[in-house]
Amino acid sequence: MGCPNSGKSTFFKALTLVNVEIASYPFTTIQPNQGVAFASSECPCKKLGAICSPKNSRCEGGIRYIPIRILDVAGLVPGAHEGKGLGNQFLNDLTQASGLIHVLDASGKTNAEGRPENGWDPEKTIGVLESEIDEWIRDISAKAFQKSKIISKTQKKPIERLLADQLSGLGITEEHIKKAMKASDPEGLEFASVLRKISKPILTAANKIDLPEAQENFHSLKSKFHAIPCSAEAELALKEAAKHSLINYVPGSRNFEVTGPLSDKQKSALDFIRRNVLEKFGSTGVQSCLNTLIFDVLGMIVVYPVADMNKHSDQHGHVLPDAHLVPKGTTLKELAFRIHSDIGENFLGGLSQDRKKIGAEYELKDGDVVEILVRR
Ligand SMILES: Nc1nc2c(ncn2[C@@H]2O[C@H](COP(=O)(O)OP(=O)(O)OP(=O)(O)O)[C@@H](O)[C@H]2O)c(=O)[nH]1
Ligand SMILES: [Mg+2]
Repeated sequence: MGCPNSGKSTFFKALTLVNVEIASYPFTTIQPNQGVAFASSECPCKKLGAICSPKNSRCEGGIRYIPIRILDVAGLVPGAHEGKGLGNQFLNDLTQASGLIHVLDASGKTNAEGRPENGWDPEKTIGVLESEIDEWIRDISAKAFQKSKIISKTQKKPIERLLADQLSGLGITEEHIKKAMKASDPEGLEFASVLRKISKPILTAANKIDLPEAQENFHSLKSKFHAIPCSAEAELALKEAAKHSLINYVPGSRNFEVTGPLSDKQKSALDFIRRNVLEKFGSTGVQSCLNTLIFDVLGMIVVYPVADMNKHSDQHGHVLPDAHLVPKGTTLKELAFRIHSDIGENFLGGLSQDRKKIGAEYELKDGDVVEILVRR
């Protein structure tokens, strides 16, 4: 998400290669675009000396690509929560997201309205966006609070629980409500702000980093907002060139290899990307934004359940078939339930990679391969 014209659809297309409309004017996107992108993580196959036959994901060169549903939404402008621009419609599209990537035009050539403006301070856009989302959440939580107060007259449940029931669609729990209530009452902006940080954590992508103005603004964006430098346009160009067999390119890497005949125009575009983006920032940053959101901001890890630890395979011989994204702190028994309620209910214990017995409370680590033992 982000303000109009910041490069959201370009970023989305670079990740998914779904053909969406991209243009240099605001509100190009109206209806959200849906697609599948891939978080990437080192696959245990390398260390195990195994050859994978993945089912729910892909493995290329020892890197596992795990599918993630992503959404490209309409641009947000100041006043969106009151219906300005494409307004509430856009905000409601955010309900289903676990995390947000704010695609920010770091060059300062587009203001928060999505209009061209030289020397606009992109840091202001971050504030605009956060407060719009806070206001939107406040509207929802204030309504939910009023409703909860009415219900509490007939049901003898604590208000926090009733409110959590009302806000469960946003992924909010009773614990979250209690934490937010320390900041303000449920009709206050601080309450909404705490809930936003919990339910919709935001990663800032400093986009258009190929432009010199963005490079000038980047240092401050990084130190104040942990922004990640990215050029959606460069990533899209590299992926398109790779699709047409002109180059070999692994998304997220700092290099590419020319493999096909290039026109002068293509050659200079690729040289520009190499010099201005890859050599300066280490990658185009697009894959890194997705990975940072999933693994650092949302705190997910990847685990690989198998049925046979000797072969690292499922019952049908597929080696390391499924990569599961789970929150840090997930236990073996919780993983069993995530895979299937039958596996959870008949859970007996498990085996670790080094074939040691592990129990229900074993806390999974990133890259773990585990065998789950069930009652037959
Ligand atoms: N230089 C540069 N331009 C970019 C980059 N990413 C996107 N653009 C350009 O920015 C303009 C807007 O791109 P879109 O992807 O349509 O932006 P959007 O945020 O989806 O816009 P709306 O749907 O109108 O909200 C287009 O002219 C893109 O080519 C980038 O990394 N670098
Ligand atoms: Mg768009």
